[in-house]
Amino acid sequence: MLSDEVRDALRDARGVVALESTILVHGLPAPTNMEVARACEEAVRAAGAVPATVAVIDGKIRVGLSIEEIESLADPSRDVAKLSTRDLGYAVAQHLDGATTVAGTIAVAHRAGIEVMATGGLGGVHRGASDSFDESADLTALSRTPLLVVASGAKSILDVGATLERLDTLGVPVWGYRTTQFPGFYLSDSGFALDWSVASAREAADAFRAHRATSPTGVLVAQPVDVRLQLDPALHDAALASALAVVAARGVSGKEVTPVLLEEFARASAGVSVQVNRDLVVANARLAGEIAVAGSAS
Ligand code: PSU
Ligand code: MN
Repeated sequence: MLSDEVRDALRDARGVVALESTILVHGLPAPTNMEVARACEEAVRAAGAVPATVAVIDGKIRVGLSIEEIESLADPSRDVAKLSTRDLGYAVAQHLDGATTVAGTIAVAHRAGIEVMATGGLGGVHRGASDSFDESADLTALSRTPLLVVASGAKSILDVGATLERLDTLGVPVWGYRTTQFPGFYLSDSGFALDWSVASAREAADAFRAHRATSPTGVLVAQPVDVRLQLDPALHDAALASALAVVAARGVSGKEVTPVLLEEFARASAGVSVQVNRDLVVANARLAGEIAVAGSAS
């Protein structure tokens, strides 16, 4: 299950950062997806930690993929499954290939002994969820898995206020990284305030350690995209309206909703959203690396 490099790093208590594969296979278009795969690994390494991309290949749960293996999963001519926590056992038994979401990734990472992961934007409560009941399993997974997840908030395609309320209900803390405003994924500020912030990787690692002594849940460390790199707010709002309209008109449901919304968002923003998504996830991988190193040294 573990690559040699990840096994050695865990044995030696060096920092390890889990990275998800759904963002690469279903969340970002080629060639940006592979650019992101490489840049995230480099960012984790630059922080002094070891990257561990998670996926299922031929029914084997894998922690620590080579770039060639990621490339093969992301091949657009293949129909690689999107795996949340509930899909993992079936995928193993049926010898499937699949990319893991945040929920699937933290379930695997926790069993492997990894404590930190990075992604772009957490899944959450979808707009209209009071009718559709569409709420990402990322939230419930985080409520029962003690991982620290670094993300730029929840994806702005979601109902961000409802997502924050669910995280509160589920007992999952949200700590802003050098901010008390919840980030808005493509935008640096969602408009929602946070109670707590951490000022450094060391503070995040220390708070996570203390949290685990008092609670079984994971933690969301929310790092905003640099305001100079964010999507223009007017372009954001126009692209969002257009993407939501396409999804409603097509009647998309289930696990397709998020990939289709992101794809339509990219189309409506003429690809700018993809560049912002790249920038923010690489920055999150870097911070996750720093937190993993701080946590392993304490
Ligand atoms: N962050 C991104 N892009 C993505 C995702 C996160 O910047 O594509 C993925 C993650 O895998 C996350 C998933 O777990 O979107 C949420 O999907 P759903 O809403 O179906 O739970
Ligand atoms: Mn859903």
